[in-house]
Amino acid sequence: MKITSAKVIVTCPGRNFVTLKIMTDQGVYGIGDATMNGREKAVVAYLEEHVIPCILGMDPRRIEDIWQYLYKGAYWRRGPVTMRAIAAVDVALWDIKAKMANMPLYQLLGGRSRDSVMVYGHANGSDIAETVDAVGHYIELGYKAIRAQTGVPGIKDAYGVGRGKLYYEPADAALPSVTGWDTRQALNYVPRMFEKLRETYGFGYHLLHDGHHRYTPQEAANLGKMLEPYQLFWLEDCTPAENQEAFRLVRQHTVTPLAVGEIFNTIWDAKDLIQNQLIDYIRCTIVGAGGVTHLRRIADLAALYQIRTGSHGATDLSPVTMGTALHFDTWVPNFGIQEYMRHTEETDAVFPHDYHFAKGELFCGETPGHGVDIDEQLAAKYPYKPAFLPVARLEDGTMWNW
Ligand code: CS2
Ligand code: MG
Repeated sequence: MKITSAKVIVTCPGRNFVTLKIMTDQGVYGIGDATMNGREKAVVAYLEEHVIPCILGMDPRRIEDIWQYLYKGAYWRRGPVTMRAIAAVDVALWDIKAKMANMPLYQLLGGRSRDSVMVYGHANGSDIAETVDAVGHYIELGYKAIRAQTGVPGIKDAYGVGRGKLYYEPADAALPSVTGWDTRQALNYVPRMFEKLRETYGFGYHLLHDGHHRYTPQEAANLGKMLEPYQLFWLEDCTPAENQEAFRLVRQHTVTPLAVGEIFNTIWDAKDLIQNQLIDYIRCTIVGAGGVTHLRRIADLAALYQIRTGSHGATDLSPVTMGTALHFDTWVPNFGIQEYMRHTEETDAVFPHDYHFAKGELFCGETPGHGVDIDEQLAAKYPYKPAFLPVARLEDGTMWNW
């Protein structure tokens, strides 16, 4: 069996997506997601110039060998661009293998560990009252877990506050828009939101919060401690993790569960955090961390330390990643939760898929492969539109972590 051709499809049905389609001499094709929010064209060039020419003629059934070829063979290991390109190939090859086997992907991974996948939605509002309403809306929709983000008085566009009710889309400007940040205000305000949420809805729902890399380890420890009475499911990205050791200080001061990993690319980014049991949930995702082949290694390492998965699932992860993640989640023994930000109807139409949502859970389908396709004719109607993520500055102009 041979890979006969491969192409990269860029489309913008409301937001940009980069998709790799691999064709074979048996007529079976596979697709993989290669989207990198705000830096899409870098991965397009990596695939077109440096990956596709190398894989033509290879046997698509040799998934592991092709993964190692692209990882070790690049010499320049790791990094968000490389690992997304590898992930796109890897996911397309798993799709092909599962289609050849006439099985849904989760069967090839080891079969079902659960019937459905618990997801969390992203509720936001410009202040506490609005966020409390938004959480109520998710509860009405049947969600069992909700991440609550609020605007903070005095901060221009704090992280996570969207324009729509069910959609949050940060990459929305032709050049990066400038948002604000003030840690002191956030530390005063965020715990009050959780107090109000528990007062209003009780303790029968999981609540989560994203710090989006904004706090120092000491500030994160303080926030975690203040949030303890509200029993969060997790506090996400409470401090940047380039220095994995930073989480030790947070861990020493709070029992609020910690989650991190949406910007990690490989097992090496998570190794110390996992081995030292500094986190409770690992958030690496299929597209960001080298596909199914590599994410499985990360999940297995985490399982040794009773750390569970909680994959990133924002709108910039295409339905191809969501579909694949759901097969992964259906199999992975140490599953925790799956993030689920809804895609728009335009996006869903370009990527027909067989997963569905009901009562706070997502269900992967039984179609052979990962169950997601791309309608190329429709995709062609939505040309690429440059869109950057915002940046964040403190009041005095100092650049901060967005
Ligand atoms: C976020 C994302 O979903 C999340 O947890 O942190 O909104 C993140 O900002 C985007 O995926 C960036 O592209
Ligand atoms: Mg996040």
